[in-house]
Amino acid sequence: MRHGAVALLLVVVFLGGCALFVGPPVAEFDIRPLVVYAGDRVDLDASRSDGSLVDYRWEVAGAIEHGRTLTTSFAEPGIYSVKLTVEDGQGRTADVEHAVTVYARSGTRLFTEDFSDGTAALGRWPLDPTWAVQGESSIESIHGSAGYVLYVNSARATYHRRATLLDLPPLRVGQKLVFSVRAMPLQTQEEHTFLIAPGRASMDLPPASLPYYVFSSTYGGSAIVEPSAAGTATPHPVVFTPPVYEWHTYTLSYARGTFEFSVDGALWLAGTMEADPSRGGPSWLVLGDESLTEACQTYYDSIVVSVEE
Ligand SMILES: [Ca+2]
Repeated sequence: MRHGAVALLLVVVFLGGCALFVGPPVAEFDIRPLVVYAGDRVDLDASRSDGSLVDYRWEVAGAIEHGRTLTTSFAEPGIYSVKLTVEDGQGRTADVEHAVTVYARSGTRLFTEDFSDGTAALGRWPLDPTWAVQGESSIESIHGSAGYVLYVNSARATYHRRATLLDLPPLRVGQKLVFSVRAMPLQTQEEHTFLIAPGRASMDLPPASLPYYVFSSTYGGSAIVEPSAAGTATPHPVVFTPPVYEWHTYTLSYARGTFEFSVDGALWLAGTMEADPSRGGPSWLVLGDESLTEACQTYYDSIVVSVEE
């Protein structure tokens, strides 16, 4: 009896084991480390997959690799797809896909511009053709520490702006994007709008892009303008009227759902916003002088975009 019971148990265990092997494969993998920065070593481990597996096929940001484990890295911040497909001896497959968010380390400078190469810099700041006509801005040399600067001159009744495309990184909790620009508005007459827009996702100002800073005499001063998901724009007034013919350093920083605006290192306005820049992606950095009257001008210099803690 006892031997029979043991034999039966062994048969059950054996069949149970068999049942595991004949079941369909299961794909799963782990990613280490849990928080990934650009350039870091990343270990992918498919040991948690199940089945009598003969192949582990990885698709990492579009590239194909094989092996139960894989060491890789991501040179640039962003959100990447990693897909694992496992195959067993019977040719059956299973797959699983995870997104890997790759962050920039705090302190990383994403962008710098001081126009030091003179007129060549204009090539990095194309005109927005929907807003301006050619020839109304230039690189000028200013004696002293400023050197070359971008001079935006809306010399007739039109809006004028130049923009460069940035690829913003996703933000880890605790990180913020910081945009800093040195600027000097030259005139502040009616309808003169001096603009720093460090985060419109396109020139069409779609919903969920970042807020931007404007000075407009029409509105009686400065404002952070927040595009909403509904397509409207909410102004947050800033108690600050930039004097003409004077340099100021304007700094906008964004974290998840919050923004701060500083002038010359002093905080002028902080608030919450609807837009969430934490996923990063393509974004325009816009410098403009938007005017419905003649001869509104602004100088720009020393632009830095960085990720800070
Ligand atoms: Ca300069």
